[in-house]
Amino acid sequence: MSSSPASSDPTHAPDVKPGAIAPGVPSSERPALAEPVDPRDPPAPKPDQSVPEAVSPTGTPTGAPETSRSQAGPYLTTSQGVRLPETDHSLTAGPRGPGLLRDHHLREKITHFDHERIPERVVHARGAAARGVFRSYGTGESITSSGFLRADVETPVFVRFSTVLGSRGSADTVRDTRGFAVKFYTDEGTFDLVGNNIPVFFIQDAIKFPDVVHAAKPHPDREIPQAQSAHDTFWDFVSLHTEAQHHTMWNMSDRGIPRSYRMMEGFGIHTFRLINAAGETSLVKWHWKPVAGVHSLVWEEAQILAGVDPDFHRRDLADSIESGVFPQWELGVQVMPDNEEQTFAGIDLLDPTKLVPEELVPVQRIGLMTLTSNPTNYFAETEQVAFHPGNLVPGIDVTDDPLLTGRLFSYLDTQITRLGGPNFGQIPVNRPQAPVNDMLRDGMHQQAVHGGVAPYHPNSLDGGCPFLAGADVGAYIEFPQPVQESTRVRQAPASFADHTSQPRLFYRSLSPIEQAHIIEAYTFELGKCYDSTIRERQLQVLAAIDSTLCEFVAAGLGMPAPASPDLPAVDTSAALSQLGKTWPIAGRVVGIVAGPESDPAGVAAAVVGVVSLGMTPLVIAKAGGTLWTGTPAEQVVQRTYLTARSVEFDAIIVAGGAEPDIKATIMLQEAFRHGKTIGGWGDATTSLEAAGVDPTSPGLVLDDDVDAVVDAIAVLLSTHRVWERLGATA
Ligand code: HDE
Repeated sequence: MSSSPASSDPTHAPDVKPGAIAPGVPSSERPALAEPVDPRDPPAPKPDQSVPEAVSPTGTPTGAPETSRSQAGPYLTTSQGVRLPETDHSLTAGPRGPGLLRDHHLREKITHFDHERIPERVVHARGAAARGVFRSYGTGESITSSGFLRADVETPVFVRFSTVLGSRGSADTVRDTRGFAVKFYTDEGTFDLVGNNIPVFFIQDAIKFPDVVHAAKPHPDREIPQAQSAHDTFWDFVSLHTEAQHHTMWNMSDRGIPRSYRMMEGFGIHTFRLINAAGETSLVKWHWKPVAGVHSLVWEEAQILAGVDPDFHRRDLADSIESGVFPQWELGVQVMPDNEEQTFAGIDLLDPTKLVPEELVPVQRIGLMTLTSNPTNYFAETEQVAFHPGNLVPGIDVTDDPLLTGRLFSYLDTQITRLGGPNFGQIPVNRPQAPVNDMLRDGMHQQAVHGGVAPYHPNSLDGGCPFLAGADVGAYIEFPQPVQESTRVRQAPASFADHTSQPRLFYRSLSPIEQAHIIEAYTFELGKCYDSTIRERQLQVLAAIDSTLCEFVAAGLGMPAPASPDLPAVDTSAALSQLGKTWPIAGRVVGIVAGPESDPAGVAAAVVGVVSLGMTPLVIAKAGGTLWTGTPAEQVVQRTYLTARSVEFDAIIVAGGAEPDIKATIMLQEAFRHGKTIGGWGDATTSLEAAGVDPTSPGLVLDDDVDAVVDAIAVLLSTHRVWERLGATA
């Protein structure tokens, strides 16, 4: 893989003055005002982007230069390489005459355009991706023989994050599960860890996947609502098929509305079987732990963002990489002994609706993933990437989790429709970086020119090639897991029947403010259901999970709360709460509201202070342009009151001299309501008072020492929000 660390391009002078960096630069060169007409080579690729090393369809490096990824040269050609003199007018019999059938260029251009789309993913259609590297600590060597988990081995990765329900153009911040799919291009072949940001799943058996997805997708008659579960068919299904309740509660929690892809945990969900060099096995659950911590939006922010910036999460991912704040996660494992029952502490490890509390089995960290570059082309990479949980490497095997078994069929199958044939593994983003020597041949879109005459085994005509490998030369050997004698049935094990104790564990492990958010989310979602029977049925299920939760939701819906049975106590797991810790603040976005009357030295100090802490400052004013020229260096306005909204920022600083405006007032009111830190100096108190914000409230930092304001904001941001303020309003 080639990856270039994100850096600023000096040719973009006006945007890279210290303190004026705003991510989102569209090209590596500042465009000319007039249309360029003199042929020249295309601009270099943007420094924050990269592509995989060019390898042949069979995985051999081609040596093609990195520049081959951009537009290839100065002249426009047809798809056959013939140079073109014109592309603005079709060929007609005279300027006002009929079009001519012989217009090859028109036909080629339009025909290709007609086929630019491929079917979107049936689930996880909306996504964003990045490239990076995984460096192993070596701490996993005792449990797996996988080469990429040996000490200090670096493996290129491609990671795609997604929502589940929405279509490709839907908003990022909807309440939903997020996909967290990682492709490791290891030397032993490709390993895909295709997980989610929630540790449990809706269903226990793959055969129910079409049911849950049909229920959660928009109603088939009107095709609404888009990208959300707040509707009758979803709650109809989950209130009847109660194994879905645990996952549903995670969706209703703050985990359903992450602040950023960078701030989500990832989970493999299923239990996997790892095999070490001595052939010993263990049962393992995969975890990704974000270095930036686990943080969420509040519901109103998520809703506003869905309209104001539907691309919020994908922009955040790309911007942070462009700004050089590389997102990082540690890969961790919970390791349980392999035993005949495949259970641990009474938890059935084959049941994907159950988690294993970290207090019972701590997560051991085995490596660090750093995302260092943005994809170069959305369609070629992010849209065409094909993940598959069956892409496994030596040392990693699956278990008999009945959900995982179904997935092993599904992912291979879906690509044949989505990517138009069986050769999708030859698309650049899907090509392994290990040599490929299969006997698969022909098919639609075949890219390889295979040599030899004997793609069959055994053969003698190709000298017996390719030969079979043994474990000594890295063959993938399925673990010879004994299968218990039994009869053929369509039936779940008895241990799968408990659907309420783990949602209760989750709910009771959270802080009061997180519980309040769950109550609010259920009340919102059920309040959006048309049919009161469905609300009533879901309340009955909630009564079997937690009586207080049920009573609050019922009160919000204006319905009687069903009586709860005697509910057994559960041990809580503090690890499930997002509160109570402090986290790095790099990559946070701070809005600085200023105006032409603001003191340049103060604004410049705020900007420099924010940058020096690894955060992104965005200067907001009533009108665009520059706030001043001269000394200190001119300050570009990056957002105006029209183009900025509070939800874009983690904290807001109001400079003395900022111009009053209703939009600025709304910004401060929202930031205050959403528990955000607000700082300021000079007459900033006037703006706050105009917004009805008490400047003495917790989390407000007003001080004429600008450096002190920035430092105090940094401390407050490390806990993500000013929780005491939210406690009163949630
Ligand atoms: Fe998926 N899932 N899934 N899923 N899934 C797909 O594959 C499927 C499940 C997950 O960014 C599809 O290429 C079945 C669990 C992610 O490209 C499809 C079942 C988990 C992604 C499919 C599940 C996931 C997918 C759609 C039940 C978390 C996006 C297009 C047996 C562990 C990957 C595609 C990307 C995508 C099937 C359940 C995660 C149809 C049948 C559990 C992150 O093959």
